[in-house]
Amino acid sequence: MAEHNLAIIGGDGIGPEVIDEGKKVLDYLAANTPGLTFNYTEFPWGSAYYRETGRMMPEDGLDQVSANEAILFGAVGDPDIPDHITLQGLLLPMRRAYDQGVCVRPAYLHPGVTSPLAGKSAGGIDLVIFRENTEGEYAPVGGRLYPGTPHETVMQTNVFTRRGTERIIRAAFEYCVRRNRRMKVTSVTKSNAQAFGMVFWDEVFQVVAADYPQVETESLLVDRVAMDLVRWPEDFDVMVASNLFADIISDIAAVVTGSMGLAPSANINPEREYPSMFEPVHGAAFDITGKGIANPLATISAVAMMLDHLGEAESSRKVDAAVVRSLQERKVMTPDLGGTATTSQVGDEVVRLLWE
Ligand code: GGG
Repeated sequence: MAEHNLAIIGGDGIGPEVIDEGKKVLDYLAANTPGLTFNYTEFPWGSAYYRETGRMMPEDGLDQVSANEAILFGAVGDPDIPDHITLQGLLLPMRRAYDQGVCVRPAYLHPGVTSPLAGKSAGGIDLVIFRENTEGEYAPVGGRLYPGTPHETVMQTNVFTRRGTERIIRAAFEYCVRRNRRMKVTSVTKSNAQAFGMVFWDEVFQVVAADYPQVETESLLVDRVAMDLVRWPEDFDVMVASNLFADIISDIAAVVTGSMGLAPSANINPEREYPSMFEPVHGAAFDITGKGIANPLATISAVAMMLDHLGEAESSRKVDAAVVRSLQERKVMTPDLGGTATTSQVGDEVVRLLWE
């Protein structure tokens, strides 16, 4: 039990709407748990800030945030600003600067939630994706020559370091052993086509796997995994993939487990030298921004992951249990899950279930 300093970045679109519900849960926990305090510092950065200043965050933004223990992040993206500017201006620099190389994205089909996959029973899908989060295909390495001419030449370089690759693969194995469910780790690459970085990834996977003989392993190509996630998602346990591939397969996993509005994400700095960051997997969702109908459960589940990271295991467990019950009871659901409730009503319901 302690005092925790948190950076809050609602960001764009529905980000601030869902972050309000995450804070609502934290506020109720603090008010009802002796000795537990959360101090928030709000950073009003994102696309609105960009319109005013030409930057997604101030020049010294990374320094301003770094003193906090963790970051609760909403979403980034704007219909009028190119996506590479919004993403490269706020979210990706934080993941890199704070060395958040281990991204954890669980996907679980909750009782009470219907998968769009016919015939899938509740509870059948329970997998966790480990995403390499600071390099790979998202490395800001490349260049553009002779723009607008017939000789235009563009290079985008994938970066795989031994440290980053081994770190994410080992994190996946360690988690698999702790979780002790199917005891299987699936590595996802495209090493038949990408003969440098992804062949290297396969080699590192083999080396790390040798330290965990009790864990079953498989190495699959990403196109096969895309099919299998919609055919047999219940076959997967722990999955590990590069930045881009894990981003894509975690969206598929979110959808087959009922809604993008349920999928949380943790961007972890394993060495705890810098703050880790917790966010919903979903983006800014312009189509529903301002309507008050965004599902806040992904953010609230991200809050549970943050509490666990902060050493508040009991509070984390309570939040998870309240989310599970709200989905089981199906009384207060947003439209993505077939209900008519508002974002705020779902947050209120989670808070009610926390103390029931
Ligand atoms: N809350 C996550 C978010 O804003 N996602 C927008 C996005 O495009 N993310 C890409 C990524 O997570 O790498």
